[in-house]
Amino acid sequence: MDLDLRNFSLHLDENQRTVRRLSDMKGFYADQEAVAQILKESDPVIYEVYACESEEEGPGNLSYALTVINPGDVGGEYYMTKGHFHHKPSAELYLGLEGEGILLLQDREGNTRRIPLLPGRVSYVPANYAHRSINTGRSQLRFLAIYQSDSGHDYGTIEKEGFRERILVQKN
Ligand code: M6P
Ligand code: ZN
Repeated sequence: MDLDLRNFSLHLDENQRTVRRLSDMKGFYADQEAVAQILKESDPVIYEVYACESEEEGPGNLSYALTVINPGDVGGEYYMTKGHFHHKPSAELYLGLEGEGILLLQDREGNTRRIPLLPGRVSYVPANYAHRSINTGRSQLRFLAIYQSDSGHDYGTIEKEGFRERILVQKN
C-alpha cells in the first residue's frame, strides 16, 4: 500500500528528542580511521528520534517514533541508525515520509534483506528481525515507525556482531 503524502506538514516536539552523534556510535562504522578523522574536527549529528511512548503502558499498547537521519557518510558508509532487535519478538511498521533510504533487515541466522524507505511507502519489519535505517539520499530521511510499547530495544547484539551488509556510497 502506498499513501499520497502531498501537502503534509510535520510538527516535532523537542521534548521527545534523542540525538545520536557520531561519538555515540563510533564502533558501528567500519572505517575507524575515518571516524577518528571526523571527530578531530566535529561531532556531527547522524540522526534524531522523536519517540512517543504510549500513555497506557503494558502489553497490547503501541508506541511510535519519528526518525530523522541526516545525509552524509563516514568513510563511504552512509549515515544510519544503530539498529536493534526487539527483546520481545514483535513486528514493526515503517512509513516513509521524506527522502530516500534503505531499511536493512537481518534475522537471527544472519540472513539480510533490503527494503526501500520512500515517501508514502509502508514497510514491514517481521518479528525477530534486527532493523537498521540508512539514508542513501542527499536530503534528510524522515520516517514514522510504529511498534509494541513493550517490545524493548536490544542494541547489544548488533553492537557486538554488526549487520552482515554495509550500505556504501557508490563510487563512479
Ligand atoms: C525507528 C524505530 C525506533 C528506533 C529508531 C532509531 O523510529 O525503530 O524504535 O529507536 O528507529 O533506531 P535505533 O533505535 O536503532 O537507533
Ligand atoms: Zn524496533
